[in-house]
Amino acid sequence: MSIAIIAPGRNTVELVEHIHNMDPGIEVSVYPNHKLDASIAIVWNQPEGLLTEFKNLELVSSLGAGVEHICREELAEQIKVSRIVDPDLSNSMVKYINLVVLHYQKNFQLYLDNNKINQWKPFEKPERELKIGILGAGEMGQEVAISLYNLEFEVLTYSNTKKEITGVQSYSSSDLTISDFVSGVNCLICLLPLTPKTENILNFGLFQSLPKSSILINVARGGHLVEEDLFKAIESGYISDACLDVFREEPLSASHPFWNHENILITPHIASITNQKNAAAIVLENFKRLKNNQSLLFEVDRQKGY
Ligand code: OXD
Repeated sequence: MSIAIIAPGRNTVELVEHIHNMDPGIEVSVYPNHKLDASIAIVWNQPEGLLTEFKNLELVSSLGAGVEHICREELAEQIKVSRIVDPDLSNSMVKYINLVVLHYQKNFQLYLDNNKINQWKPFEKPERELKIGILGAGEMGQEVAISLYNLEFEVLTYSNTKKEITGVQSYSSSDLTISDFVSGVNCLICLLPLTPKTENILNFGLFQSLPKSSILINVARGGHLVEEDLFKAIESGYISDACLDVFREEPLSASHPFWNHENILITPHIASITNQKNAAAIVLENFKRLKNNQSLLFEVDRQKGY
């Protein structure tokens, strides 16, 4: 068995080192010098169709939590798909979301702006009262909900299946519609997997259900957001601020109108970053399980797309 890593644009030197340290006997090849006889592929934004060229593929593992880049490929049915679920990945997301939510609660942009003009102006604006709605309550969504609750925010989650999270009101799509859900929050965080059902879910119709001057934070995928609808929602007052970490086209082109929009904060897909040592350990464990015909860690239901 050998492993091929296909993650153009990502530095995977550390990942290869960790795999070799953990299992010196394993052969690892890296795109564009990947070996097509590999039985495991670790992928991130792989060139479309490339996976179908592998002849002995048994497992495709995402290098992150998301798997939409794998699920859209036409893979033979027997090929298994897995992803990285890791406390470090969730912690990284928790810190990012806490930072962004507190930034908005405390009107931090005002002080950043006042810094630039040497202005000492305390208490210019009251703290914002935020009621937070999280779309998607998987591992990350639940961790984020707990941490925001611990920061004393009122937190609600919305997901396919209802979750039990202490202190957090959890709703499922059979309890209420997504529009009713968002009408009760003024800070909406998207942590959904990208599937045909959730693509374009952040659209003007949904934004119109938000109370005026709401905040949008998208850390899931660019494909969730209808970009022109965000401008419309800002212009019509439904959204006052948006923080975006993910985009339809990454890297975001320098001429994209999101840049320099005073109500939009951009980060370059850094909200949560895979710990390569943990990723190597998960893939090698699955490598062993595959050989022993055991069920895999964090296997993905390819029909559901997560
Ligand atoms: C992921 C990501 O899916 O970083 O892990 O976006």
